[in-house]
Amino acid sequence: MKNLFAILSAVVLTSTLSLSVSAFAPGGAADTPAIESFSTWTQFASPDTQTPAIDETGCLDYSLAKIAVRYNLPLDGADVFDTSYTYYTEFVEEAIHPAYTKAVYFSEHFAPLVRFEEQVPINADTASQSWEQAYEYCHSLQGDIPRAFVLEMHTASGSSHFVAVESLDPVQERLYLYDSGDRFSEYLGDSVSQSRGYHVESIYTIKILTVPGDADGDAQITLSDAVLLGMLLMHDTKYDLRYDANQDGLLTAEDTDYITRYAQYTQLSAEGGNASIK
Ligand SMILES: [Ca+2]
Ligand SMILES: [Ca+2]
Repeated sequence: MKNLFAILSAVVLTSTLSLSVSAFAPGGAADTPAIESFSTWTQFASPDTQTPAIDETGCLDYSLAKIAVRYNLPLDGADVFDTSYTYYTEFVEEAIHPAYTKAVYFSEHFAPLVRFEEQVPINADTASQSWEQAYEYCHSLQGDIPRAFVLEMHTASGSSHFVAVESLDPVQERLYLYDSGDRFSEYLGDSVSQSRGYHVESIYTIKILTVPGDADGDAQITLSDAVLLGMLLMHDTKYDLRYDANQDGLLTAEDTDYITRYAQYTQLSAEGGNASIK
């Protein structure tokens, strides 16, 4: 019975992938490195100038793929320096399974680096109440363990929408977003999310246990991590997932090179001031 289920799942997966991959075209901004452009990936087939990735599989796939890039989660056939087209295509093939709850399958695929924690309902009468409750929930989980959040929402037009949270601003009490829609919302409650009527229905929460390349453990990959790992490598450092930036099972100078390249893309946004979710 289990084998039959596996075969049926594979058939469903193959047919779904053939649709999704054929709808996703290389070229243009889709040829930029994933680490450079992931925050602007969207799922719609009618792109505007902000749309490097063109696909119809759904914004939840994009939200999870953005989390994978953000936390340097390893794929077998691509890394964050490959084009957005290559990375996203590999991501959908490896880390998305239509027969499972996507956020759960994603988390099991990338274990032990991440762990699915829960899906919590947000029961609010109005959109603005749902934004407040979503913020309060994410804020309540700030602590030593960083977490990724995906907001499941309904829009004013009645469609479903999924958005990953980029960061939490405790001063303004805002959730900044990696919006995967066709008109980008910067933060929950801004004019775009108001005009689209974003109403948060539930939140998927994923614990980020290890970020490969984050040598100092602050959940960000910056040049400080390259400096620290460089010093560690001068001694006989014991293997640690956190130090193995390129996830090849070895600790070498390639890992410091990887962190340095990654940090070139993230350093500016890190200096921009948005707090990480931890
Ligand atoms: Ca770090
Ligand atoms: Ca390595």
